[in-house]
Amino acid sequence: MIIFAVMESRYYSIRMHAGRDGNHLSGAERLVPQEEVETVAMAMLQRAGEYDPSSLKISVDEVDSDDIVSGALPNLTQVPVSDVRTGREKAIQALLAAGVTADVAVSAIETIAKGASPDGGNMRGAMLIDAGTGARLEPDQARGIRATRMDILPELFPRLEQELEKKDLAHHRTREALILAAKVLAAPGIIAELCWSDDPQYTAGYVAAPGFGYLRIPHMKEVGDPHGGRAFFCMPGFNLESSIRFLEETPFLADRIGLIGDKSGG
Ligand code: WAQ
Ligand code: MG
Repeated sequence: MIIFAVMESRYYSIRMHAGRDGNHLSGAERLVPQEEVETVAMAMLQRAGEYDPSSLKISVDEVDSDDIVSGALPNLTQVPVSDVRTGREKAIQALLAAGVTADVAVSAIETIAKGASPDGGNMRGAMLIDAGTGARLEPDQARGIRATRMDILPELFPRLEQELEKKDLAHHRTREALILAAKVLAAPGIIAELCWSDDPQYTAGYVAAPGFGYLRIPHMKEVGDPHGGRAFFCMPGFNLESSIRFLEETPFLADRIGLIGDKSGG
């Protein structure tokens, strides 16, 4: 058998976790072809260093290229609000539009706001919430469900950065959240996602759903508030296992960029 030198690129999942005294400081997650592993790992090392961690882990795992699922990035729409109360109201309206029951939407926001982990802190991953009953379905309420192994095709990366920059959205958090949301929306049984950052200085969050894409809400909490989190809302009665397996294990590459709307809500 003749094997040609033209090989499909191998893909690697690269994960970084930096902490101090057992507390999480910074994390990152990429899925890149072999030739980018070194550059991306170096960039993560550099980023983690800015947090002065006492412990820093970078792991590189090959993924099976045949397993990679692709899909589009959701369109990003900026919701023009100027305070937290209005921001959270908009988030609730969006969740309702996505099919989440009103009480469940309100309670998800309250839970993230007070710290969704049983110890009152932030979870490491996301809550998995039944959109009809509000039941929390994640097996571990401190860890939650972790969406991992997702990225955008390397050739689309520069254009995505440009498009985001044009709309003053150059922060890496926005790009990363958009890619994470793309994978979450592609997961079987998931109808919506709610998120805001746990960084006390970063007040923005979003609601994402297949119907309206990624609604970016600049004020989901006050500056200085250390709480943040995520909720993945699922259809009642769906197959929990397949959804969790997709979110945590299946490699996902976005192969299309959506529209990035401007500040007036376009
Ligand atoms: N999978 C599931 N949940 C996660 C993951 C993950 N891979 N990473 C973080 N979380 C959960 C966890 O509870 C964190 O406390 C919470 O989400 C927030 O994480 O358009 O930066 O990394 O600019 O602080 C929103 C972007 C920023 C708004 C999100 O999240 C925008 C952000 P953070
Ligand atoms: Mg964080």
